[in-house]
Amino acid sequence: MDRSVVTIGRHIMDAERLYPEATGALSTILYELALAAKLIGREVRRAGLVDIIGQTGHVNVHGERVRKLDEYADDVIFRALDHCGHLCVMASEEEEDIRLIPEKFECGNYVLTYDPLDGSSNIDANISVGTIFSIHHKVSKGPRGSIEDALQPGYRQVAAGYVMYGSSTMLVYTTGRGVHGFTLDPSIGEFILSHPWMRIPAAGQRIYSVNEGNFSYWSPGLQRLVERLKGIDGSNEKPHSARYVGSMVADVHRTLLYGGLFMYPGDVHHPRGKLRLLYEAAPMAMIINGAGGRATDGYRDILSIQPTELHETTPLYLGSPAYMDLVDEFVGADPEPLVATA
Ligand code: P6P
Repeated sequence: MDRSVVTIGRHIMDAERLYPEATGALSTILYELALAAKLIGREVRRAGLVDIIGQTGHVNVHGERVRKLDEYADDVIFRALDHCGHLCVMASEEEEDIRLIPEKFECGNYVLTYDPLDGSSNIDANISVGTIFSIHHKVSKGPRGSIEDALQPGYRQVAAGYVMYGSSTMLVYTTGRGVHGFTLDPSIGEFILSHPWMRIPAAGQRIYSVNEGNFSYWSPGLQRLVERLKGIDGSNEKPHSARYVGSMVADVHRTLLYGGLFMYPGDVHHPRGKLRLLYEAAPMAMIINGAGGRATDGYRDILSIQPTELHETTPLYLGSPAYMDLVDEFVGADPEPLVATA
């Protein structure tokens, strides 16, 4: 076997060996997530060919129409891990409440929260979508998991990652020792290490990413920041490039690779923004921080925020340090109440 080919399984095992106290539980969880990603990727790839595209007729907890692929992805992840014996509870974007481990299976000492298929409304247009996951230690005292295990701040994550179902299927994850990217080789069905030790460029290709359709609803500071990035605020700043897919995993992945700034801010209609803290902002913040970038809600490190509700949202700014300094300067100057309003 070509010794330069590192599969995700080998990478996970190599990382586990660095922790003498490791039991292999986290490795098993990560490996099962990679399996789930392959199954989800297979259905995403053929979504246009089989009757799995479109609506289920159901509406999820957020009032969003649930697509067949959403439900499929949610089910694949839950079933890939409910019997592994290493999780005490799961929480999914698709489920209102926490998902307890069935009584017939053993409980473990980890917690998984996940967005099974983020951006799925873009699938019909063949736009990249993704899975996002976050892993914590169990903190509750009972024999099985509880909501307390799910409601933990991002700095306590033991691992985080995402899968992007794009022109290729990529899995990017961190356990706190660097950020590593794997590309699925469909000819052998293996995720192969393609982006070891990922680092976000200090400034990068001068790209900012935000839905400018909401400009009139933004705070004055954010409006001034985007005017600066567009080179129209009189500062003679060379205009930056605007890129916005509208699929978080794709926009964050591009920001990680090319540098720049991704924003999903709060506004007068949605002061807490749209993206979910537990299974979207916090895992992406662990990834971006691990790659040398930063992630805030405009005022606080995303990883420091203590969740109070399973599906709470947060404004999100993440990217290269040079751009995050501008967020601090422009958005941080706005009065806090826009963010604090429930
Ligand atoms: P908007 C996709 O629906 C999603 O949840 C994220 O993936 C994406 O970043 C955001 O919403 C896009 O929202 O309001 O710009 O369409």
